[in-house]
Amino acid sequence: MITTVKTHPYTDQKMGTAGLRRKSKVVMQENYIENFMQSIFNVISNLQDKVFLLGGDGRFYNDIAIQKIIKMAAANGVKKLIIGQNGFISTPAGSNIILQNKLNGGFILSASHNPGGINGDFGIKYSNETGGQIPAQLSDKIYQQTISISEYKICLGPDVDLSQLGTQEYCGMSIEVIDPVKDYVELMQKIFDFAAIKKMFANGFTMRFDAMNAVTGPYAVAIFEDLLGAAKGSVVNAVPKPDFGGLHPDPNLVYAKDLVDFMFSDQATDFGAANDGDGDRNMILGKSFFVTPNDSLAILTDNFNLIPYYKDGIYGVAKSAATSTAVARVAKAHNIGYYEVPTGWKYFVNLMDSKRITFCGEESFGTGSSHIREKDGIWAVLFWLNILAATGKTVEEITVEHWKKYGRSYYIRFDFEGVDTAVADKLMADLESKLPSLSGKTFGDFIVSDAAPFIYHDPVDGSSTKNGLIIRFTDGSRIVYRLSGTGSSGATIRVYLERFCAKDILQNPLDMVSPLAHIALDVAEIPERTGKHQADVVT
Ligand code: VG1
Ligand code: CO
Repeated sequence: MITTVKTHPYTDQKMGTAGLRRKSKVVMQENYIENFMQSIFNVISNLQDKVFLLGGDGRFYNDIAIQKIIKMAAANGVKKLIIGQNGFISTPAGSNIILQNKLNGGFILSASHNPGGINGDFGIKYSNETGGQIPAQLSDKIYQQTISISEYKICLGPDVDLSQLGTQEYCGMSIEVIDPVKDYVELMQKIFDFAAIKKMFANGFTMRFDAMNAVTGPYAVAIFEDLLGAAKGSVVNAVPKPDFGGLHPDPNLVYAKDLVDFMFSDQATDFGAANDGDGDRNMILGKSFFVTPNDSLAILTDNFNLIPYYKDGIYGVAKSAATSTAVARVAKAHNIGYYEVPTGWKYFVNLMDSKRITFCGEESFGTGSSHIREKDGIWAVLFWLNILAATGKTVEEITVEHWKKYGRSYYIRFDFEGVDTAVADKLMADLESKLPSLSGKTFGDFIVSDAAPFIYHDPVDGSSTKNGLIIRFTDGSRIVYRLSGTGSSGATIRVYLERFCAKDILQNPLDMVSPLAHIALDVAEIPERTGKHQADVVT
């Protein structure tokens, strides 16, 4: 049944910020998945002892890729695969299963917040035994394999039925199909005060959760409606669809527009939230009120003692460099550790494993803790519900009180999408060489205190990573530039703008950062070089 197939390398299988992410049609090319998976299996030793998790967010091609991976894992002598029923598992639930069962790693088939369907994107996230995605050094090794691969192994057996729970033998490998929701729900019950949240719903509290036709629907219905007693129908777009029903499952003000419009309407519920395609991102809304992910991380950290699981204290907190410094002020006030890492959740893993941090987050709607090693959308929603239940306050009250106590970091991200890769690379290189000359320079009211690339030294494994360019100003404002590592075509230039105000906390964020936006575009010559005078996405 096991055969070796000759193949030719693809040159574009380098993993980005979170795994391999490409257009569906690229991934559908002959042997594309096979080459990539064989390259991974080639760098893992003793496969006969290894047990991996497999599942995905249900997007187009999930079903086909899963069958290929099963057949290849069997042919490569993997001991066992644990697979989510019908091929489904969210990224956070997958991380939990790897950790709880001490697995050797796992594959989540997802392009996360990128659209799905034949004209959308497909992707594979590869995690190791930490429950988090592999470090860059290992993905470089795998990339070397992908550019020299000449054959792969596959079992010629029939497709495996993934609809029934239970264990079966397949081509000499063991397969266990599991309920993807159950363990995750149990974990959430250990962390949060479900009784208090349930009582809040019983007293008439209302919410809307938008699962965006992606993987979190079944998790959200089980938790919010069935266990916590939110009204039936509180979870909308709850059934995962291969093309996400045409939605772009990115929970932000632009792509989760229906939810945002609803929360800013007369019908608004007390609380609103959305998750992304694979369930690791979250957006938090109150009645006519939006909480930025930056503020959310700061607020959750500040309120750790309201959550049963963290009552005894937290180690510290980390954020990506591009994320606002709001949480830094909270870390200082609580006298806990504080770290800044490159963009990408994998950089938090060592800090969690070495007990340096408990919480972490990114401006890109990712928040999480060391309960797993991925960001966790539903966890963040439950954390907010738990705070609301414990305090009896609204989302807006909690947030405004936070600003009063700590000041406010106004924050906006500009994305310039679909830029020619060579143009984007040159823009970043030229900007980098210009940075030293900016120090001390004055732009209107803003004086540059320091301008340099962001370089991270991992305190655990000693590795160094350069990610993005930062201009800091004397008043605490910052401009960060990065190229996205999750796109599937062309380059996306991200410009992150942050302005701190200690007292003036109720202004419009876009107005507040607008002087910085002008500086950012001018200094990097974005309009001249890209032809774009405006960002494609403003979040
Ligand atoms: C983006 C975000 C980053 C996040 C990554 C993966 O990466 O900026 O913060 O960790 O997506 O998230 P980039 O390189 O495009 O800026 V997910 O939910 O797509 O796994
Ligand atoms: Co995601």
